[in-house]
Amino acid sequence: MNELRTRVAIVGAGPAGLLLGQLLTAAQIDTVVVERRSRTYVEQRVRAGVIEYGVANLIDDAGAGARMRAEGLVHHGVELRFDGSTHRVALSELTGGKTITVYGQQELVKDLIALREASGAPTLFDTAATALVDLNSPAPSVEVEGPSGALRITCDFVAGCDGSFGLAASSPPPGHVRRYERTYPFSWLGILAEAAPTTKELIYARHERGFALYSMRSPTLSRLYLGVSPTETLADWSDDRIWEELSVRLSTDDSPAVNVGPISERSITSMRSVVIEPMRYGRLLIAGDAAHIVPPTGAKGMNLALGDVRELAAALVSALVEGDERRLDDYSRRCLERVWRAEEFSNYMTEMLHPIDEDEFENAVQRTRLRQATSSPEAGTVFARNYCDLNSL
Ligand code: RFL
Ligand code: PHB
Repeated sequence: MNELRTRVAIVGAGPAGLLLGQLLTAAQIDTVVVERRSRTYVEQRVRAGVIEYGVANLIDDAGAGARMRAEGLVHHGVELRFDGSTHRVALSELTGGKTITVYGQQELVKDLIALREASGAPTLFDTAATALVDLNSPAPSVEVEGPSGALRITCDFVAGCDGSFGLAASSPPPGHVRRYERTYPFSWLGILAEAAPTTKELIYARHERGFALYSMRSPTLSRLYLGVSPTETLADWSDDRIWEELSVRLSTDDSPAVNVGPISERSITSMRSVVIEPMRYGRLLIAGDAAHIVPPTGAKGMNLALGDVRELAAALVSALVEGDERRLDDYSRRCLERVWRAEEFSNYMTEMLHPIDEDEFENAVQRTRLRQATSSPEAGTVFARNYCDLNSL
């Protein structure tokens, strides 16, 4: 087997792995990123869109924010639509001026890959990690399989940024990791459509026929979601049915209809909450979706992943540059406190916005929560802080 030596081996070129690489490169720490998919695949994978206020600043501080600042859409509020009317939560007014930035995850991924390429730091695409070994020794390694065969990457630390179905979370031996999990009784059907959004701000709608979300990527691209049954597949949803359902769930008497256009991307995602504790095993540090999943209703997944990496990069710099491992020893505890807040908020958003058939009690509670979030200044402030900037509070 061929051998390679680096200081930090990063598994996964999603937002977490790539931002970690960028922050460590800035601190002159050598890294190798391995990614089982192709560069084109990761640059085109349509996912998250909302970047929190403090996370946008983190991206800037890492030197990766130029295009996000130029092309991202800055929003000062968000709309909650229920019982036939729309209520705006004035995010900026309630948070002392904070905003969210709507910028596609795959655009951030492209920006980070371009920076990494320019720095000369290696990224091995089409290369899957097959085993993480000697994780309790001072020289752990990652075994990988790529276009030029098998390779062993020996390092000081392994960063497991390999997403929800990766190797990192399953590498600690049984008994070392506790897993918390909840599956929700609905999925999201998401589309990207070549249609100008009819709204300037995101709309989260709770309609008696189900959840809907109006989001966007640019003045000419809409991103829309429908809550659907977990047993449904894309084959059940013709274009006409998708548009009809979006229009019913998102319309009110005083709001313009949804603009229709060609659908360029579509997928169905199940809704889960997962947390693994701790986010470390020996010299393996786990970050992002590899360590936790939130349902997308709170727009927290990518923000949480980047929040982990802010913590992990600082801890690795202390350990590798100053020889001080105390921050690394505290990495999991510090992250999990924030992770559970994001889990709670995502669970609250999800359970407030997805009606449950024939459960009148649950539905009355959901509508009460929505009325509170939109009519009580205290509840509105908590909502706005969590929505805008949970990972930096
Ligand atoms: P990723 O992005 O999944 O990246 C992990 C990478 O690891 C690779 N990999 C491996 N590489 C080498 N060897 C192996 N053995 C490997 N196994 C896996 C994978 O190919 C992949 O490239 O995880 P990361 O970096 O932690 O980033 C997390 C985010 O991607 C995720 O949390 C968000 O997309 C979640 N999310 C949202 N987050 C937000 O903050 N705001 C949003 O508005 C938002 N909307 C969403 C979302 C996720 C969605 N879906 C599709 C799940 C909307 C949706 C519909
Ligand atoms: C998106 O724009 O893709 C998006 C926005 C808000 C969410 C989830 C996804 O809660």
